Parts: sequence; structure tokens; C-alpha cells
Amino acid sequence: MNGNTAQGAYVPRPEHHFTFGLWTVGSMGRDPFGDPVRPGFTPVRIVEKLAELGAYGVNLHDNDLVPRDATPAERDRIVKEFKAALDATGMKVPMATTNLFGDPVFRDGAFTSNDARVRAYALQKTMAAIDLGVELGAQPYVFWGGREGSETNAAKDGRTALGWFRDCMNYLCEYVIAQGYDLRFALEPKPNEPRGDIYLPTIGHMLAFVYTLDHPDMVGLNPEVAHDQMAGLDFSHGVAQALDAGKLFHIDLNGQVPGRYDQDFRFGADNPRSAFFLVKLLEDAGWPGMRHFDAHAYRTEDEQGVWDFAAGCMRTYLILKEKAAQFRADPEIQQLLGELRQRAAGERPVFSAESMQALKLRSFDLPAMRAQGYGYERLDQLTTELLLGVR
Ligand code: DIG
Ligand code: MN
Ligand code: MN
Repeated sequence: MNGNTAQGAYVPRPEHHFTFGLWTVGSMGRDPFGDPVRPGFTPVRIVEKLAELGAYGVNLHDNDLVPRDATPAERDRIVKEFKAALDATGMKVPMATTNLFGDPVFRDGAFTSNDARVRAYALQKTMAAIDLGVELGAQPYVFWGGREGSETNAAKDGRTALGWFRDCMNYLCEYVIAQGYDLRFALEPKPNEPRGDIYLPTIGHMLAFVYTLDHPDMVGLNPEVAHDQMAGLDFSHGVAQALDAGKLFHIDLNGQVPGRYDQDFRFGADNPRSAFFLVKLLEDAGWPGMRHFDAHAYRTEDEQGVWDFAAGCMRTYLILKEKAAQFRADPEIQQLLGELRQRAAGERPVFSAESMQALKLRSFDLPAMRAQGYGYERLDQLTTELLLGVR
């Protein structure tokens, strides 16, 4: 679908399924070296403004909506007001999660704390937050283990920490089953920050962990662009692995310069080229999930800058989605890809006595194979020119 519409080009609409965490546009620009630079916004204001901008929904940690010290009556009033804003705007809550990293009680982690009381409290807090998420219609339920890590390995054996992590995930899966909730979990990897090192730091580590759980079918991933790029990894490769495993339950889109702290930049701001390949992968795969932006405006920005940030995330996605469509329609690019597909086509290596004999006897024209290039320079130049708008 062409991004150009009667209302102008690349205008986001709810059917595009763009979502933002309350904490993203609500970021007040605090950083480890500076105070907040702008006021936050109430959840109701965020819902109303994002609806105006064409978003589909908002996501939340429990405490983004309900303060830690709220009484049950205050909790119910806050949720009631929030639901009214959702109803009035048509906005949804497609994902929820628990803040298991802000409270000092989680200073050594939540599910992997060396204090058994903290691990128990983390489960109690998460069960209440799951109830809130289900009440708001969220699915999937994310777990980002921001504090599940270490500064010194003298403190705990990694095997012990993973065992505690696994016990908590197994317990929460049983809770969801017992409650009859239609809910799956999406685990979010990150290599470090705020802990010196975070357990299960990449998509690969997290995928392997999922298969050690009692209910692996209930648990998938919520990969984030910035977290893979912090580690210098190609995010599209990780997302392809999660898609291949049927485990891409959610995704956090943003921008990140490799080797830096978690910048959570506007989507595409760092590297439109890698953002293009990610959008192309998601669109080629027909992935139906939410396009969630876990990012925030530069600390330099005021309120208008925050909304410019949000609009920019969605607009860039739509532009790159159209570039992906142009890539699929470009005759020269498709002709080169057609030649590659022909060369790539071959029988799948399905083992049998016959296939083994045939393969052992097969002859190869190795000199010709060694001499033949793949034409990637031309293909990548055409792709670059498409992205630069000259094709
Ligand atoms: C950080 O990237 C984490 C938190 O923002 C949140 O718990 C999760 C959900 O997007 N991402
Ligand atoms: Mn991040
Ligand atoms: Mn995230």
C-alpha cells in the first residue's frame, strides 16, 4: 500500500498498529548526569495525544499507570479514568509489563536477587501487574530483566541465577494457566545497563533459555533494536532467528549507535539502512505484531519535540515500508535476485542411503565455482540508490 494518501504522505493510522510505551513519550529527559528537562504527561494526556498522531495503542509497566504506593481504591480510580480515555479515543493496550527495576528493593535483581524475599515479592508484584494487563486487554506480557545481572561474579553462580529465573518464569506460566488468562510472555534481552552485565544478554541466549522452561510454548521474545546494536550485532539476523523459531511475540523499535549506552533513539535516526532491512524483513514475513517504539526524544527537546519524536518514529516506518515495496517492485533488483534464487535453488539435503551415495559420487566444477562472483556490489548499490531516493 502506498504511503501517499489524500491527507498527505506517510500519515500513520491505527491500522498500522504503531504503539508507544507510556514511559517513552512520558520520558522527562532525566539521565545519569542530569535532572529532568521537561514535565511528564499524565497517562490520559498521552493516550489522547498519541491517538491524535495516529497511533494504535499504548503499552505500560504497572507503575507507569498505578504508583507503587497507590491504595486499592486509588488503583481502581486511576484504571477507571484510563479506561475512559481508551474508550473515548479507541486506543488499545496491546502489551503490558512490570517495573521490576525502579524500586531500590530490586537493586540486586528481581527474579535473580540473592534475597529470597525479593524474588518472592517480585512474583507477587508481577502477578498483580499481570492482572492489570489482562484487565486492559494486553497480550503479550513482557519481561525485561534490567536488574537481572551482576557487577561481580563473586556474588552468585550464573547457574543459580538462571535456576531462580526459571523458577519464577515457570511459576508465572502456572499462574496464567490457573487464572485462565489468554496470555503469553515475551522476554526482552539486553547485554548490560543498568547492571554491569545482564543475564541472557542476546536473542540467542534468551531463545535457548525459553526451551528449558516447563511451558516453552507460552514464552517468546521481545527483541529490541538498541539492545542488539549495543552489542554490535545485526538486529535483523536476530529477529530472523526469532521469526524462524515462531518466537517473535513482540518487538521494541528504536535507534542505537553500536557500542554506546542504551540510546533508545527515534526509530531510524541512527541508521536508516539497517532500519530498512528490519522493516523489509517484518513486512516480507507478514509479521502481524505491534510496531512498538521503545524510545524517547532527545534530552534537548521540549513537549513539541516529544511529539515530533513520536510522529517521526511512525513516519520513518511508513517511508521504509514503502521503500520495501519499491524494492520488491524494482525490475533491476528483482532480476538480480531472480538470478540468485535460481543459483540458490537445489534439493534440500534430506539424508538417505541413496542421497548419501549420490552426494559422495557427485562431481563439482570447482574452478568455475571458485571463479564465479555473486553480483552483490551491484545489488547493494541499487538498494542504496533506492534508499537515497534516486531510483
Ligand atoms: C527497556 O528496553 C524495556 C523497558 O522499557 C520495558 O520493560 C520493556 C518493554 O518494551 N523494554
Ligand atoms: Mn532500550
Ligand atoms: Mn525495550
